[in-house]
Amino acid sequence: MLIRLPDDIAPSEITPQALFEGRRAFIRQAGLGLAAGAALWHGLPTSARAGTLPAAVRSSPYNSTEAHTDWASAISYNNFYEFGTSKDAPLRNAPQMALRPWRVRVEGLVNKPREFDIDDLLKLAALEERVYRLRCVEAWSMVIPWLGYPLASLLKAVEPQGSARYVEFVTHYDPAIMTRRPVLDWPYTEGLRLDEALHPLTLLTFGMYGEVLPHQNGAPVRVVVPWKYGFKSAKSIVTIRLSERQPATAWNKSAPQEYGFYSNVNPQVRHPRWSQASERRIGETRRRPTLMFNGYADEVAGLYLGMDLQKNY
Ligand SMILES: Nc1nc2c(c(=O)[nH]1)N[C@H]1C(S)=C(S)[C@@H](COP(=O)(O)O)O[C@H]1N2
Ligand SMILES: [Mo]
Repeated sequence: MLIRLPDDIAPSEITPQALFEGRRAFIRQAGLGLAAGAALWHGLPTSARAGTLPAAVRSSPYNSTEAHTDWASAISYNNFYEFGTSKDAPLRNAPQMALRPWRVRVEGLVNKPREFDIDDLLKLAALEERVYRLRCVEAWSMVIPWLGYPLASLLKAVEPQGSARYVEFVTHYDPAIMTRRPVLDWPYTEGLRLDEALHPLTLLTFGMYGEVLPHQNGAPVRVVVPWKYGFKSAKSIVTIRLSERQPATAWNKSAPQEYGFYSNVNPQVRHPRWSQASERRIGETRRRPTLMFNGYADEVAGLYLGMDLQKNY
């Protein structure tokens, strides 16, 4: 995120488009073992992929009706700095990450701290498909059908104590397969206020486009917080910790003048090095104006009443 101004790379330059012909054809070819690109995803050994999703998926009242970003772009234009800072590095490098066994600890100020096996976590609540926008601070955006359930379902199961005010996410870090360069202070961490974490839009996410999450999109479990810049949506989570004090976050530690704790999508607040007033949807060329709270103001503006959003950026 620190590196360059966005919007100077057409997706056709970074996506190996020839490998992909839309998701259905892609999967069909993968099944037949025909497409070279299949090796990048469906050709991975099952142990390296993230298992299967429960069959029943509810649809959600929160769905965006905008056209979905194509699958090929969504799996090849990623930020996952542990695997490199170029957009296609996660596609190439993240599949080395073993996704089983995988456990997620939920700890801190809760009555029932617990370590979940990922397959139990997956079954804790009914999965829903939620078509959400994800708006990166770099000024590109995507529209993705995510699969998950509200993080609130998990938090309620562990019973937050009255003193809990924040939720911290700690993500997987394995220097054997991830960068050792101190691009950020590893492991990558993020945080939300407890009421943000309990908001029904905040999705604990296991899949997308009807599939388990590809490694580079944050398998086996990530959060998606659609009214905040993409970096709040921590990938490959191993610990969820409830605390009384506001946790440090990786981006805020590395560049506090650029990345605040709140990180709400706000076209009126400039990033110190660029305007945040417009964005480019991946797959489109014309820019579009960025909406307050990424278009989710009706749902979330109430969380910030009385706060100065220029200061709490
Ligand atoms: N662990 C981890 N999580 C992360 C990141 C990262 O570098 N490491 N990048 C963030 C950023 S900046 C964005 S925009 C989103 C991108 O998610 P996507 O690749 O699924 O679009 O992931 C977020 N989660
Ligand atoms: Mo981002």
